[in-house]
Amino acid sequence: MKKQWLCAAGILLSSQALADNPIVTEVFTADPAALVHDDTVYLYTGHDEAPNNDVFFEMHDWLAFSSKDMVSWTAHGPIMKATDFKWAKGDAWASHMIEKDGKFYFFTTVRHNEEKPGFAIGVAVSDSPTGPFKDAIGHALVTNDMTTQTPNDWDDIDPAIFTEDNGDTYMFFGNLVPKYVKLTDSLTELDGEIKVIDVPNFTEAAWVHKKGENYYLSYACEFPEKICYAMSKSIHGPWEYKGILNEVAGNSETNHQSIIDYKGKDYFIYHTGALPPKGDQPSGGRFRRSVAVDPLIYNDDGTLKRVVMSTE
Ligand code: FUB
Repeated sequence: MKKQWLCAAGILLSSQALADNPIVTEVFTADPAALVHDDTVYLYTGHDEAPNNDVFFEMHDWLAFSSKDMVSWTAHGPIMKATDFKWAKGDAWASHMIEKDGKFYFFTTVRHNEEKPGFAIGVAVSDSPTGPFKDAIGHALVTNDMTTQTPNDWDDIDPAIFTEDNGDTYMFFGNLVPKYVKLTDSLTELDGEIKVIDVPNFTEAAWVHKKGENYYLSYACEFPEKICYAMSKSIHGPWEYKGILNEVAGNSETNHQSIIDYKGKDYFIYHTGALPPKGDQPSGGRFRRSVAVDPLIYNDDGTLKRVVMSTE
């Protein structure tokens, strides 16, 4: 499918082929996290397996896909399951992959066992972007008992990693209260205090990227979730709220984005509940989500145009 990048006046800026949305139809995929590495886009997703849309998430493992043109996607299968973290009980929620010095670090959300009830963030490592991944430290990087700012046992979810040009790496995360913390050079320990970020209407799903001199913090806001964003001139803020980037994505109450620049084009990757029924596979919905990709467009002043979802 050809998708077009239009400016505010509706003038065609350029067009580029993209896969039909949702991009994966054989399984349900959620919580996209994309990594551009060696001219390839690696897309990591959660894997919705709820038998219907009436109960809750059922998510056991994470999947990987890759593409060199954003049109054809190759499935690499599961890269890891939540219980590969021996201290975790399950719930393979949102993740983020980065590469450093030839190794791939997978930061991800799981539910901790009874020793530290609540959600936690673990880090796994591999020599390959498609795994296999193994727990890098044998315990949670962040757990419920470390972030007392928010007495909410979901508060340690949805890691988003950002590396500055000088190599300093930060993890953004949280539910209801957004937080960030510097990581050590090994990426396996916290290097300093966890700090709270001041942005309005934060629900979850932080993602940080930089374009030119501007830093962008996008996140799921309100509920059902839209994607809002804020801008800053520094990774440490202050963050200036800029508004809604993406409306509620169809029949999915959650919304979770990944933003990349690949071969000079900007992409907004998200999930919807829009997959129609196919054969034995029931339709999508709030616990059976599917990843979609649409163009992302910057205004001349660096602000972002509202995403036009082709799944709407
Ligand atoms: O997929 C489980 C949770 O739903 C994620 O961690 C959130 O971002 C939301 O998408």
